[in-house]
Amino acid sequence: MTLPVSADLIAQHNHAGMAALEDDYDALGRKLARAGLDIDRVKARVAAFGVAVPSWGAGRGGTRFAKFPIPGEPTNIHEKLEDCAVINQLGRSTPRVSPHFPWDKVSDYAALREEAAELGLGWDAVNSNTFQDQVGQAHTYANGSLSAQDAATRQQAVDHNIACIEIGRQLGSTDLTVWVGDGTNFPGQQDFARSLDRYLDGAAQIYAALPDDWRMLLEHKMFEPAFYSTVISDWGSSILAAQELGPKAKCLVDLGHHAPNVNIEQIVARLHRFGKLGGFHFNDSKYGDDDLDSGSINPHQLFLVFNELAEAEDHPREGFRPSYMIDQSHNVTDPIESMLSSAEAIAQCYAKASIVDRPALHAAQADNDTMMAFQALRRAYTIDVAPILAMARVEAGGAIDPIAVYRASQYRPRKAQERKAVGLGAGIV
Ligand code: RM4
Ligand code: MN
Ligand code: MN
Repeated sequence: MTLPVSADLIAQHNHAGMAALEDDYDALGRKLARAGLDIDRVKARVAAFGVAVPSWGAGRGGTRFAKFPIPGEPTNIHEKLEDCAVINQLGRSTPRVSPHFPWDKVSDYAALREEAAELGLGWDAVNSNTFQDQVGQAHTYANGSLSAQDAATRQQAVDHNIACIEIGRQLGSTDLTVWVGDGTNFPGQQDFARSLDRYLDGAAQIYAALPDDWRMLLEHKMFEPAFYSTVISDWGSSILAAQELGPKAKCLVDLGHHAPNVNIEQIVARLHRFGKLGGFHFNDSKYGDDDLDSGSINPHQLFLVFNELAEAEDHPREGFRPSYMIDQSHNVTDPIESMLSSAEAIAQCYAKASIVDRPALHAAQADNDTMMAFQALRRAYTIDVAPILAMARVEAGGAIDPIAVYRASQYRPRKAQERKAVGLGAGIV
């Protein structure tokens, strides 16, 4: 395996920070021990936790209005993989990459799988794209894809998803994530029931092509690009579709795909109750599908989501195997830094949720002791678990301070010399 950042540089930085980290880790260990918790066990859970990164998150995404590329940004899947390898090498919690097709199309997927393995990376869910047209495409998705009125367009969308499954098989993936932008911008534009019928019909054809050990993750989103109605707009539509399709169909929750202030943690618990919680796209938002860095706006909500996941881990219902992924768009930061910071915020919430005193929480709930139930959550939320994460990283060969090592490595300036410049194209301009 050849990793992009010098191991000596990581060791040198870790050496400088190790005494302070040991001090903080021991102090936290004593604090947790007073609550009956073994810090090394929490660390082992954190070390086993992984969240995938999206290939498309390695570039500066832009908004509907503009894109501000940075020198050294990746322009193809090979360069994206290298950047993802930096993130995993330093942070040690993002071992898989989720590809998007046709954005990441290559001619030899066996070779791509090898290339990733050489960088210490595996593959996560394969994402299909029927929300934009490609050059030379026979039928436009301007009026929808799986739910389009035109049968040939629907067939094209089905075929593309089946082709994605085939690519995923070659890469060693076992999930297909389907998000469609299908919807309307005007009242009356389409019949709500019939467009859902068409979607379900197409989705069933894709479902039928899934290998036995695969899952189809249905991702709902309230709006955008359609602003009046969307065919799979919410978790209700998503779970109904997943139930109709069958046991291999699950729901995927993208944290930015709900109306502001919706109780997402309750949605998580509901989906789990019915064995339909398939996975997550982590990001944060202030207004809508903002795709901001995880934990940057509402870290408490992220913790509450993980609290439900910890509850689900303790009491798993049938088929509980959530797939965790970051789905962000970095407009003003270096994507590598944003993903390092986000992966840490996510793992922190996972760690905090795993130290909640669940017997105390359940006892308080049973006694209708609202304040003590809330305090059980608050006690865990206010603990600074950073030393646990840092120690887990160091033991896995990562960095105590991943962003500091990344900057010291001069990786991006070096890539700016090697890589070709990215164009300025963006949605609205
Ligand atoms: C969508 C959704 C999908 C992602 C695309 C790029 O809003 O979040 O997961 O594939 O954006
Ligand atoms: Mn998403
Ligand atoms: Mn989104």
